[in-house]
Amino acid sequence: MKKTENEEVRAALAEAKSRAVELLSAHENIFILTHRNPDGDAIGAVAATVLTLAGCGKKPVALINEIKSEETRFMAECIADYTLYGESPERLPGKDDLVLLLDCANSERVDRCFADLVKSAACVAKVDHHQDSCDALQYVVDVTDPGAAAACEVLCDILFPLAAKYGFTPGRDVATALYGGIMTDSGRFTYSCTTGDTMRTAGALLDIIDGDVSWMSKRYYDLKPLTSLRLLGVALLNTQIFADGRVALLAIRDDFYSQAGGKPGDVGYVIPQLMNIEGVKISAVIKPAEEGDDREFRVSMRSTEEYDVAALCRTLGGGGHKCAAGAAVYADSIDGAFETVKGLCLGALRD
Ligand SMILES: [Mn+2]
Repeated sequence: MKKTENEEVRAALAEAKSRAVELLSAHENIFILTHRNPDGDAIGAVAATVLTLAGCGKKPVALINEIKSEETRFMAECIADYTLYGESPERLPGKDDLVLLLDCANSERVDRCFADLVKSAACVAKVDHHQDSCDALQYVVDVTDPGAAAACEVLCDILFPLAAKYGFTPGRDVATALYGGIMTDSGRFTYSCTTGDTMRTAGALLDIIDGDVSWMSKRYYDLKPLTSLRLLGVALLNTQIFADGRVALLAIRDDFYSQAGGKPGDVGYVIPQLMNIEGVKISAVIKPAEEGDDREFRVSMRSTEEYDVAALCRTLGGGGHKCAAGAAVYADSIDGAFETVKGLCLGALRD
């Protein structure tokens, strides 16, 4: 149900979705994973899938190492009974079990602790909305719709037909999880990925919810501890502007937290704010990686439609969307990582 222009692509996508329904029908034990440091779309997708599979009489297990953001944690509360947290789950997929990756463009983006599990699984399927040509894993079914605003939007076309097959009617909890995923990945329906289909899908979900959802937007976006808002203040004071105001760069230093309070998870709130600075075309936030060694840093880049930060991130081995992407940067210090990213951004303006 997407805007894909090419009829053949659209037909292939519809076929992949019905194969996903068949595959889920054929398995009883289904292990669901998403990308590390899961966001609202990731957790919404996991929650909706788990609840639907359970409603169909199946045995879903969500494997989640850790949810770092407070805003997202509440979305996983509804699947607490089906979720194994931590690095070493007490149940692992057997050879006949299905492993399903959701909102995870590349199998390398799962938590490192699950990498071997995914690599050695006999049967892995994927439902996503990021195009990634570098994924080496062979999927039994791969439903990737780059025209969708969220993995949750793609999932609607799989979970509802699946539920219908089993005579299960997804209720408010499933619809809330899916709506939450679409709302967050589309930036409350403001990002350019938002299409008529996104709105129609969200509208159908609202009909099921049949109640007030304004609390979700407030809970996910607006309510912040004072320390997080202070962290934004310190971050903006330390943002550097280059190329006549077209590039905004920020290195998150450890002393920000002693000045403002807050914690590394709050940085996600800072990243999109740099694109609100008038005249900025490309922005990047560089921070120490939360896992990995001392030489590893993470960069989150954003851009206007004229630029392609996914291409910039791919040169570092990362990826994402054209206007929102990320990668790891390796350097001896955060200043070194900053210079690498600065070089890339200034280079993109010259091209
Ligand atoms: Mn997503």
